[in-house]
Amino acid sequence: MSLTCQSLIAAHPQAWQSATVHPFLSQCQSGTIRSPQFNTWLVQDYLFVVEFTRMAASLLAIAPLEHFNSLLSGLTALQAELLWFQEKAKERQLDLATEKQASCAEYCQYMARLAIAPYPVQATAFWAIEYAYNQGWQLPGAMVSPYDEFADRWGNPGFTEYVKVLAHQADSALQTASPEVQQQAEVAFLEVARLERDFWQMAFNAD
Ligand code: HMH
Repeated sequence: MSLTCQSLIAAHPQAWQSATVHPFLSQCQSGTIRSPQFNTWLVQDYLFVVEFTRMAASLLAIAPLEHFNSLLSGLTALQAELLWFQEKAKERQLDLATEKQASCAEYCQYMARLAIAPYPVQATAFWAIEYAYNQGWQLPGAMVSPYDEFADRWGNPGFTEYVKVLAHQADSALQTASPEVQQQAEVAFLEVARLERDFWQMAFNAD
């Protein structure tokens, strides 16, 4: 039996829960998150998405042709997302030319290192990163304004469908992967889960 995205979640419920359930998100839902916390998240996540876009490009570079459609649509969505982040930062008068905080820098360095990993490993990590936000922003339930716009970006039905396609693509790549590569994919999943948890905590800790 080969590894699948679903079996990774089932094997590591605790790790996945800590990646997707955080007081930062429940306090966005209730509207009690403080501006310095939210604004720190916004700026740092923009810096993250810049590097995540490079990861999407390196995934595309080694993807089988059958996976191009979803990955190219993902890159187009990232183009819009980067512009959207710039707009949100402007509305809040936030400076995006900011240094990365340690947890953001660590996550970005990890994504850069993944560029030399085999396709099944990169595809699994890419799915996990998108699924973490797809779940994280949806699980608390309907969010109050202005956070509803952010929840909708990663929780909308179109994005949910996209993440399902990413899971299928990772599953099909894992199906023919060696046990060593499957093991690497599991390690990458756990690393993404830990980095996601630390990223929420970084924003939550902002004064
Ligand atoms: C930290 N993880 C983080 N930021 C994001 N924008 C996503 C995942 C989803 O793209």
